[in-house]
This record gives sequence, structure tokens and C-alpha cells, in this order.
Amino acid sequence: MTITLESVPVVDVDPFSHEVLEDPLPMQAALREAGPVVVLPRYDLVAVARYAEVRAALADWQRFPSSAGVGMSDFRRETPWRPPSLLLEADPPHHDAPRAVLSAILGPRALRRLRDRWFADAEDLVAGLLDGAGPVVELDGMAALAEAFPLRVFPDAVGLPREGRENLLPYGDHAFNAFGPSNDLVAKGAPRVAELSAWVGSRCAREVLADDGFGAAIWAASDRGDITPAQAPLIVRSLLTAGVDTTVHGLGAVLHGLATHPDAWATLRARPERARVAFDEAVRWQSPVQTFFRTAEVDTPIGGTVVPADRKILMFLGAANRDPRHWTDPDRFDLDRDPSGHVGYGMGIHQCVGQHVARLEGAALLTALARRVERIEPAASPIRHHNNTMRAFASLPLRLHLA
Ligand code: HEM
Ligand code: OVM
Repeated sequence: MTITLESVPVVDVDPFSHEVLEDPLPMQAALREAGPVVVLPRYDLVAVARYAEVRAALADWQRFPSSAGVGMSDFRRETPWRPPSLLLEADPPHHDAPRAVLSAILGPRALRRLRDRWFADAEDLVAGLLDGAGPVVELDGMAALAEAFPLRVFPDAVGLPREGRENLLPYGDHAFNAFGPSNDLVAKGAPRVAELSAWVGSRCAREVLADDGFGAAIWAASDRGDITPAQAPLIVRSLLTAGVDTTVHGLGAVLHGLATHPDAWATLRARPERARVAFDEAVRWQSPVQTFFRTAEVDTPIGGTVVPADRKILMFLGAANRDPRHWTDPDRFDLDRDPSGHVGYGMGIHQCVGQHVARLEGAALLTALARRVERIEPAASPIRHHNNTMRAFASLPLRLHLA
């Protein structure tokens, strides 16, 4: 039996309101409980919040393509705020070559040459904060660690010149807001969009990029004919858009998890090789990227309901990652669980191509901290940063008891 959209549960919630962005968990539970498919009348949207349906839709790029945009805006009817991403906002066959090029450049094999340097950089960052201090150090985990570390290693790895790096976080923040509705968060970013876009665009050129970074490797792929020279700068742009804010808030998530779960910190201290699992569990638990949209290509059933062709579908990755139908004790940050299969990096052909970079940053920073910190606890309540797509922190006050 199939149900039409007219008879699915209606949930009158604005997922992009400040109230929900401050704490999305009650809304996520309500959406999961309402049914496998719900309608959000506020934006006349179809939404999916259960693990099975989110995962299945993400895996079905033929019926749920990305080229109409993975935000609320329908690129078939509205002009995107910037030229679409050649990865995120593309379908096969156009998606294939850019994806293959970035997968090789950001894959585990290619990252091996960065590992030692990033681990040493993390030790150095932590030493700068802790040497000569103690036995107790208070700091803002966002500014001092979660932002400082990616900004120290990632732009260098891309081969970006120093000038203007302070633009990276504001640009990424706006890009992630722009997947949502044109609300106050988008309006807040609007005055700087032209300036930030011009800066990012200028940094994608071959001449400004160091000759040994990810950026140069993308341009080298165009020399080989794997991609065209016209595609290269847009693929560099993907790194500059998706590569910084994501790991900043991923690191914020894992620091928050470890500070609020002393048993998890004890496990990490005893077994620092668990750092990667800790980071992945944090990506499941907080889901730094909360949502992405798809568009139905044809009338397609989801959980027994036919979603009509051309409808935008809001996929709640964060809700799926806490669905009790799939996860045991989903709200618990737990280093003893196997978080694999979570959809915090997506699933299918668009699954995060930068996930090995993100994990390496997580492993490096956590390993350095675990060496020197006996105990970590919240020094005050975290302050959330509201973004239409990211679950983010503005500040994360921490108290570190040195080993
Ligand atoms: C794709 C999350 C880090 C670059 C994605 C997707 C998610 C995601 C959910 C899937 C989008 C979709 O299905 O529509 C995250 C999270 C990160 C992270 C949670 C950190 C914890 C990074 C980093 C980079 C990056 C460090 C770059 C170095 C990309 C790109 C895509 C992508 C280029 C598009 C891939 C494609 O469409 O084939 N990411 N990401 N991400 N991510 Fe990440
Ligand atoms: C991109 C991209 C990929 C993933 C996330 C994202 C702003 C952007 O290719 O530009 O968010």
C-alpha cells in the first residue's frame, strides 16, 4: 500500500529557527516519531529523519540527485548564490572525474606524508598552551584548539598563501547558512558575500597556490587531462568551502563529548589509538553537518509514501544518527560503540571526500591532548553558534588538569 503526501503527518516546526538551532534534539525526536516521511508546512517541504530512510535516500542518487542543489533552493528554478560545486551539487557523469581526482588527493595513501607533520604540529600547539602552566589550565576549546588546529594545518596543506586566511571561516559559515532558507542568518552574511567570494575565487588560481599542496595536485590533474583546466579552480573552491568549518565543529564536538564523559577521556588516555573512533563517534553524536536536501527525480516511494517528482526533501542526518531504531542508547557519547554506518559524512557517491583529512586532524589533536591532560571538564556551559546547516559552538570553556 502506498500513501500520498496529502495524508502524511504534518509537523509545524521551523528547523532553522533559533530555538531549534540552540537545541535540535526535541525536534529531531518529534520528526522521527511522526513517521518515516513528514511534511513541514512552514516551507512546504518533505522531510525524512529516521536512519533507514535517510540512508536509503542518500544511497539512491538516480532517484534523489544533487544537481538541483542540496540546499532548500531548487537550482532548476532559482539562480544559485554561486556557481554550483562540481562535486556536491553535481550528478554522474559530471560528478565522476572531479570526485576521482579529489579522492586520490585526499585519500589515506596520499595523506600519509602529512601524518607526522600534523601530529608534531598538534604537539606544538598543545605545548604552547600548557608549557609552564598548570596544574590546571582554563581555555576556550573553540578558539584555542578546535579553530586553532585546523587553521594551522589545513590552509598550509592546500598551499594557500597566508594573506586573508581569516576569510575562510566566515566564507564557510555563509556557505553552510546558504543551504537553508533566506532567513536572518543568511541576511547576516550577505553584506560580505561579494568580498569573501572574490577572495576565495582569487585563491583558487594556480599562480597563488604553493607547488606541493592539495591545490597544486588539483591543477596537476588538469595537466594530465583527468579534469579540465576550467574545472580545477572550482575543485580548489570545494576544499576552501567545505574543509575548515566542518573540522572546526567536528573537533568542538569531540572536545565537548570528552569533557562531558570522563569515562571516555579515561579510555582515550589509556588507549590513544582510539582517537579516530572518538572523532567518528563525535561526528555521529553531534553531527556537525545536520542536514542536506535532495530533489526527487521521479515519483518515488519513501517508507510507503510516494514523494512526487521535483519535490525537495530535507534529510536530517543528525536525527538519523540518533535514531533509536538503529542505535543503542543513541544520545550517549560512547567510545565502546562502533559508530560506523553513521550518516554524519553522508552515504553513497557524495559521502564526504574529506573525511580522511578530518579524521587525521582529530587523531593528531586528541593524541597530543591525551598525552598531557589527565582530566578535562567543562569550565562553564558551552555557547552554541547558530548556523542553518551546522551544529556548531561559539565557545567551549574547558578546564584541563595536567598530567
Ligand atoms: C561532502 C560532512 C570534512 C570536503 C560531505 C557530505 C557531508 C560532509 C555530510 C555529504 C554531502 C551530500 O551527501 O550531499 C563533513 C563533516 C566533516 C567534513 C562532518 C568534518 C567532520 C570535510 C573536509 C573536506 C570536505 C575536511 C575537505 C578537505 C567535502 C567535499 C564534499 C563533502 C568536497 C562533496 C563530495 C561529493 O559530493 O562527492 N561532507 N565533511 N569535508 N565534503 Fe565533507
Ligand atoms: C563544495 C562543498 C562540499 C561539501 C560541503 C560544502 C559548504 C561545500 O564542494 O563546495 O558545504
